[in-house]
Amino acid sequence: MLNTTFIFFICLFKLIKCLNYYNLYKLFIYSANIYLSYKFTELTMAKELIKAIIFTEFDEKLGPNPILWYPSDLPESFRMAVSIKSITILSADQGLMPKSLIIMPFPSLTSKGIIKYIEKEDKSRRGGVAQSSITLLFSEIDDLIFYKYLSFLEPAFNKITQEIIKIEDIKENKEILSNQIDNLRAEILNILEDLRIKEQSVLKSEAFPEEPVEDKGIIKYKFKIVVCGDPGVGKTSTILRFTDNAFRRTYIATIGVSISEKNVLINKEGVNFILWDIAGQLKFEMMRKHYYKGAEAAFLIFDLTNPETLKNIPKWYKDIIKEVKLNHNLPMMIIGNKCDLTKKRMIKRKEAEDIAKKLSLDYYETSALTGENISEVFKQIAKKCIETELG
Ligand SMILES: Nc1nc2c(ncn2[C@@H]2O[C@H](COP(=O)(O)OP(=O)(O)O)[C@@H](O)[C@H]2O)c(=O)[nH]1
Ligand SMILES: [Mg+2]
Repeated sequence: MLNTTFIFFICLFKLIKCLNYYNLYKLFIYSANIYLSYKFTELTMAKELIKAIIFTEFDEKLGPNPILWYPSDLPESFRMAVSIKSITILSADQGLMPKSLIIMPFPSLTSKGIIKYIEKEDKSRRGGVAQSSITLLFSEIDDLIFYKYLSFLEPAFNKITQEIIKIEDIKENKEILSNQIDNLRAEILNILEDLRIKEQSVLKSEAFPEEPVEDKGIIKYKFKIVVCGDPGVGKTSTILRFTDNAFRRTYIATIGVSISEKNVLINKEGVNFILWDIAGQLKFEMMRKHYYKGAEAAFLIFDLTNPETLKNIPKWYKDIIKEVKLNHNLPMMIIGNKCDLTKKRMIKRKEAEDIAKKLSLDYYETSALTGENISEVFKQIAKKCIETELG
């Protein structure tokens, strides 16, 4: 059903494009966007959020050793991949154990994971401590929710840590551990469900908390912005900073894209942004075609601490303009994100500005972590879109 709908839209799109009726084409894009929002928008249910939980012991001889997991039919290769990756942080940081929760990507499993490290006294071990971890896996498309609410989950992980430290010999007492993991899962689902309900009621009572645009009727402009850039540069974090809503998103599974909306006032006029975010990687050209189709603006984001991501900016640029053949320039902007990481920064402003100049684009530096410049880049892109629309 989904595929036939898509094929129908693609054929209609191609026909309109052939006829070269620009206004009709824009009208089509708007209706397609509205249709997609209607068709796929649903609140993510908390119970669907947890993909797996894996408890790993770091054994001196065996290495990372998964000893308990949920669901029970998790394939061995999956368990091992999670356990091995979970320990990498410990070896990377000279064995220093992060005290708080961390989120780590598991690209081969199209997932991300929250990891809680546990250190426990154990005289039989070298150094007198035994190390273990709890990894909670969730789908990358839901990372927005976990980024936003991570601190709410911390107490549940601290509680289970205390309980696990009390267990004498974990391998001998797997049942106790198993109950604890079940409790953790139930508790996290409860917390997430509460947050979801809270978010929903906030949405209902004050639809647009920051800059109110009370009546949808006064929305004068609607813009689709595609957010592009290599994995890990901060696309999702940037969108999260701007939208407030983590649970309420549209998700198009066929191309692995997540869509959020935000309404703002620019010069007293209501602007509706539709932000398209790549969840994972758009490996296939066909997927990217769908992603860019009808875009009215683009953010090209790179990570100031990772030169490779800046190198790829011209590639993203070419990829977009190849697909979006409008009869005017597409408002685009290059964004150097993570400017808060001043010590880890590896790209000088001038280097990025030179690339921006070559492509005739503006350049901004942001931090999705502190919020620096985030509203500014959205304001600027809105202005450019309005100028372009007014011709
Ligand atoms: N310090 C810092 N970390 C950031 C910033 N933006 C994103 N991150 C982190 O970078 C990682 C990848 O971010 P994410 O938004 O998932 O990137 P995406 O793959 O492009 O969507 C996450 O661990 C974020 O917490 C930022 O401005 N500053
Ligand atoms: Mg992302």
